[in-house]
Order: sequence, then C-alpha cells, then structure tokens
Amino acid sequence: MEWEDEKLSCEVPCSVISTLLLHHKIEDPYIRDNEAKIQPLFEKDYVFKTAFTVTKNELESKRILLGFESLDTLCEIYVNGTKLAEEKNMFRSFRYNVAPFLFEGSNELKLLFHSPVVYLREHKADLGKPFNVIRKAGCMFGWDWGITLPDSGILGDVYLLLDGGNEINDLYIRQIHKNGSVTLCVNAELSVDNADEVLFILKGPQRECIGERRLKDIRHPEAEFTLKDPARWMPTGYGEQPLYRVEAVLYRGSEAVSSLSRRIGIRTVCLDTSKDGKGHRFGLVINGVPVYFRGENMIINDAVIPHINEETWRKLIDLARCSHLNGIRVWGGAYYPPDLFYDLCDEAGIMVYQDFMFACTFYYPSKSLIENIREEVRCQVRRLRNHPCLVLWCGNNELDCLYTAMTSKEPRTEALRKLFGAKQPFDYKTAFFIRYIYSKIFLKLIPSLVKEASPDIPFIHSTPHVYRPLKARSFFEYTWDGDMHYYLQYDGNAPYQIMQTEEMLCRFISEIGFQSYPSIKTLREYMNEDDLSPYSDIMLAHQKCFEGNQTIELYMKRDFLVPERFEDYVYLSQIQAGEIMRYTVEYQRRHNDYNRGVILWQMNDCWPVVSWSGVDYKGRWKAEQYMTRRFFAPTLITSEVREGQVSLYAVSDLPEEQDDLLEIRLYDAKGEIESHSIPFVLRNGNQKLREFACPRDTTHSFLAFRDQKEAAFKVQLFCLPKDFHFEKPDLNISIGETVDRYQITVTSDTLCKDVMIDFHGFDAVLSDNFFDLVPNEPYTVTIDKKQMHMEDIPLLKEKLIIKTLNEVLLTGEKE
Ligand code: BMA
Repeated sequence: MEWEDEKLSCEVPCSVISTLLLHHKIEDPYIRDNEAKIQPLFEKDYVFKTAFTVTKNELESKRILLGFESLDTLCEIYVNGTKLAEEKNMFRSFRYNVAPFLFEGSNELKLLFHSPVVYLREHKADLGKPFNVIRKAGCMFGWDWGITLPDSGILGDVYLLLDGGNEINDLYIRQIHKNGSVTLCVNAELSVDNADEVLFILKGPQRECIGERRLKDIRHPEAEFTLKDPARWMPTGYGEQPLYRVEAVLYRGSEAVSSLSRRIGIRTVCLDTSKDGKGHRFGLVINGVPVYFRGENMIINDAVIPHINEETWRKLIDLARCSHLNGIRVWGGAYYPPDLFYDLCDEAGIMVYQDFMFACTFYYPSKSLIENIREEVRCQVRRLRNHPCLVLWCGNNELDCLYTAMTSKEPRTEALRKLFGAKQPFDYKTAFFIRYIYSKIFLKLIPSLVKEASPDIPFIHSTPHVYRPLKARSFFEYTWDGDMHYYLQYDGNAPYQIMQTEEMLCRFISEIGFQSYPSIKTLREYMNEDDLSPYSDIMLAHQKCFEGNQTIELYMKRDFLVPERFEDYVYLSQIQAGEIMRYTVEYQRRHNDYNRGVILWQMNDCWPVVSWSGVDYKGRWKAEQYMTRRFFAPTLITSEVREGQVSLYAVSDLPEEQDDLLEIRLYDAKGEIESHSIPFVLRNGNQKLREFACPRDTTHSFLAFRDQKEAAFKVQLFCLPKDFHFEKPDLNISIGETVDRYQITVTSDTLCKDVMIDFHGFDAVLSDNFFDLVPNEPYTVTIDKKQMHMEDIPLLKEKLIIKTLNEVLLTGEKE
C-alpha cells in the first residue's frame, strides 16, 4: 500500500487500517479516544499495488480471469496501466478477462480506493442515513455499538484463473421431496469452448459414491438422483447433520478440464405463516418438524475486517454450540460472511436467518444502484443457496417498521423516530415516495431474484415482519403476526415486567436485548485506570447508544441500586442485562406453542464497547452469555410469579420424552421450611408442574428448584432484589483437579446470588458462572485445562476473584 512516501507491504486480506496497524503507523483505534484521531484517514484515497508474473505458456490460455472475492468498496482496477473497471460494491465478487492486457514476465495490478466519506458527502441523499447510496456495510459508518471506521481494502482472495474456455461456474442442487424420498435435481452452469462431456457424482455422508450420471449433451447440464430414504439434515438437538456431496467434472475426451463440488444436506424448510384466530404464525418447520429457534444476532466480528480469520469463525460456532443456540441471524447492517461460516453452521446444525445487507435506512434506487443490488443479490444467493443451514432469506433489517415509525401518529413511536433521526412523521408525499422505493427493491426486485435462484428457501421482505407489508399501525404491533424486534428503551423505558404480559407474548422475536458493560479486564486493556467511570469522556466514547448509561441506571435503580464502585457497576450492568433476557426468554419458552423462537441482540462485539452483546470483543463472556446457556438449554425448568401464585414449568425442545424429577425447596428467614421431590415425565412442549401460593414474608423467603439434569439450583425471589434481606455470605472455596479440568467448589452459608468467578491475569470460560448458591449446598464449576494452565492449585486460588450480588447490594446505597 502506498502511504505518504513509503510503500507498506501487506497481504490479502488487508485494508488501509490493517496495513497501517501492521506497520505501526497508527495507534490501535480501539484504545481510548483514538477513534476520533483516525477519522482524517478516511478522507483520503489509497493505492494498493502488486506485481505478478505470467509465463509464455500461460499467456496462450484462451482467457485469463482476474478475480476478486470482495473489494471494499469504491475501487478502480488497473492492469498494466489499463483501467479495467470501477466497482462500488463490497458484497459482490468480480471477474475480468485480462488476457489482452498481460505481458510475458512481470505485470502490475493496481487498485485505487476512493474515500467512501468523500463519496457520501458528494452524493448526499436528502432523506435517511448517508450510507444509503453506497453498497458498503452500514455499521462501518458508526452504529449504536459500533466504532466509525469506514475502512477500504481487499477483503477476499484475489486470483488469476487460466481458462481454456471450459469451466463449471456454478452448481445448484434442488431437492424435490415426495413421500419420504428425495430427487436431487443437479444443474451446472458451464462455459464451454471445446469440452464434450460432464460427469455428476453423488457422494453420501460417509463419502461413499451413491451414483453417477454421465452427460454427453452438455447444452443441458442437468441430472437427477433419487434417494428412497435419505439421511436428513436437522438443526442441532432435533437430529443429525448428514452431509452429501455433489461433484461435477467437465471432460474434453478423457481429460478433466474443470471440476466443482457442493456439499448439501437433505431437508425441507418452510416458514409457517398460517393463520389462527389471532393472526399469522411465524415458525420454521424443518423436515416437517416445527423447530424452536434459539438464536443470537451476529454483527461483524471486528471493525477492522481483515482481522477476522478462520479462528474467529471457529470460535463463533463453538460459542453458539456451547451456548445451546441452534440458530444465528446474520444481521443486515454488516456483511455477508465467508463460506467457512456457512460450512461450520452446516456441520453444527446451526440454522441461519440471513438478511440481505440493508439496515435502518431507506435506499435510493438510482438506476445504477438497482443494477448493483441486482448483481449483489444474484451473487450472494448463488453462493449460499446450497447450504442446508440456510433457512430464511430476509430483505432488510427494520425498514418496514421504520416506515411505520415514520408515518404513525401513535405516541409510542416517537422514541423510535428520534432513534432514526427524524423529528416528525413523514408528510404524505414523502411517505408515498418511500412506499414506492421500498416496494421496488424489497417487494419486487429481491423476492423475484430469490424466487428464481433459491425458490425453496422462504423469504420475508423485512424483519420485523408483519403479514401485510408496510401496514403495521405501530412499531410494536408485531406480537400476534410475524416476528418482533423489541427494546425496552425505545418503548419509553417500559418496566421489564411488561415482557411477561400477554401483550409481549410474541410469535417470534428476532431481536431483543439490553445493554451492559464489557468485562472490566477488557476495559482495562483499552483505557487508563482514571478513565474507568461511566461518564468519563473516554468511556463515553465507548458507549454509542443515546442515553445508554441513563437507561442502564434507570433499571438498576428500580431493581438493585447504582453501585459506587465501577467494578460493581460493570458487574451489575451484566447481571441486569442477563436477568432481563432470562425473564423474557423463559416466558416466551413457557409458551412455546405460540412463540416459535427468540434471537437475542447481540452475539458479539466488533471493538471494546458498551453494548447488547453476550460476549465482549475480547471473547470474555458477560453474565448474559452464561445465563443464555442456561435459559436456552434444550430442556428448562422455569418459574413464574403472578397474582400471588408461583408456578413451576418444564419446557422441552427435545422430541423424545424423559423421566425426570423436580426438586423444590422453600426457605424463609429461619432456613429451609419445605422440600419436595416430584417425579414427572418431561415432554416436548411446555407443562405446568406445580403451582402454590407465594410466601407472605417476601423479603426473606425464596424458592430454589432444579431438575435431575441441573446441578445448580435456580432461585426465585418474591420481591425485588433491592428489597430482599441479603446477608453477607461466608463462602467456602475448595479447588481440585482431574486430568483435564480444574474444579472449583463453592459453598455459602446463606443464599448467595449471581456468584461471579474470575481470575487475575487469566481468562477462561467456565462450565457455569454467575450462578446462585442456596445455603450449605456445594456447587462445583470446572475449567478445561486447555484454556489456562496453572503451575499448581494454590496459585489458582491466589488468582481467584469472586463477586456476589449480596456484597454489591450490601455495600451500596439503595434508593
Ligand atoms: C436493532 C438493530 C440495530 C441496533 C439495535 C440496538 O434495531 O437492528 O440497529 O444496534 O437495535 O439499538
């Protein structure tokens, strides 16, 4: 990359920022307020150059294709000084025949990236967010959890392909299911100059060859394989993930001139939007089985995109797997992940709810933008359509409801208008225009392209989604129809208890979340000690949500208190976010005949920031992620307090029945007063196990319960935590080890809530954390030794950090 008078070496994938960081030309933009300091960099244009050699032999190829997987974004491409193209879309891949421009020996490729910031300034649209005229990840221009880092660069492979004129460009495998058998209709897209035969091979889950089809007539490169009783792909928890493979080989005589293969999973997918007395359902049905979607929303994994690598994706899928997720939504303000992400989801049985990359603003359909979108959608649909993990296409994030917020006169929508930067509702003319452009892109163009290229995967035009486009009367009108996005703070900071009311029983929730702070260790890596307070300038540079801290504190005051010590503030913000999510999700799951899934906002962070994430930028699990692992477990025992009664429910997503045992203990000021063991049969769905009157002494009494599968007791209080009579716990901690794990056993003499275990100087994901302890009942959590190695056990004990809600509430001042 050319930088001032220097040439900085870099390797694809690379960007302006990743290259400058590599050569120590700038400080880490994530540290303190460096974000502001790097902004002038985005005002400039940048050149990336490379030389490559072509031999005489290679030059004889009919065509020599120069390919780019992803160029971010405004890029002029030159080969040996000749301008090949000027591209404007980071979501497309490009290929050019460069044979006429190449020489034997050394050749030069030059990429000139124009500043996206200058471009947006020069192409300002008078409505909506500035990035609506460019096909670049929206969040790069700043988001309510995102750093403003509108980088430029080469995000995917760059390659030269020698092409004798014969090539298999694409393979599409459609599945026709009938009476238990499936016919795989394989269709290849060929460029043929002088080839004469194509061979299709179908391989089974054990890589065994199941069948071959040899075609002489390559003008119609199609073949069929019928399987009587195929092994079917199911989401994790619902069955296995057998994967078949279809290979295609193009021959000239006996010489194989091109080949391509695709992996598939055999399954049907359908979105149930049928009507009942209340409205339209919203639930995924895989192979005829209604599945409950336990998901999280994914944003970009790093704002410096070239820093995202194979390990990032593997870790992300591990996180999903061990948090009991069976689905991920790829959110529309970011980018389309690489093939590896989808491959890993196929293997792990993780369903993907896939947005097209449009979010939170209306887009201006100039002729060239429409063409650009058309090519982008074609490119991505063709790339992804064979993956069994792909279960839903979605046109955009929140544009339908943005329209509602902008046209509704309902007072509840006011906060949302503010969020989207509008003072008052649209006038009639603007509303009409927006309806027109919305319909052009999301009701016509994209669905028709999806229908043509991926007809068997359901499509919705927007999320949240009501049955009739652009017809919701208010943003919040999504509970009985379609899916829902819901944030307390945009509903006038409604009490979180609203989330256990009929009004909030949703068919499906595809976004719900509450902000919390990243781990204090993460903050310490990016800030100075005296920056560590919620309202310091530096901390506020890492809190992008309007009135974010105020919202966090409002809820803290209602339920807990606002702690003085920053470490307690961080801890409590995490407990609170996790608790609100637990409260909501368990309610929805208790009604899993009506609610068919919840996708939490948000799974990950792209830099160190206060956000809605479960795991922070450095991969440290916040309280919410541990709670997610508990409340998203395939089977769940959950309690509900309502009108003086407490009820216990069992919820199960597992198809099979199991014998189970419910253990209940009721405590009051004097200790345990009642205990019961109740055998029951755990069935798919939800069932009420027990109901009884709440105790009178609400500030001392609590209920503890678990079933056979759960080692930890869950605790139900009968008052707000701030009103409960917590005592200072006397904790007994013992540490042991097995060959591969450390074991930490904690016992408390009194009820101890939200016990956090951490270590000075070490990080590990524990088998459980932020858990409750009932009096004198030991609980053991473990750590895989692969994550951290200690010389000896006493050292581990020395490094131990323990924090409890008791201690935070007893030292702070309540209101
Ligand atoms: C949702 C998302 C994002 C945003 C989040 C939190 O609506 O789609 O736009 O980050 O809310 O405000």
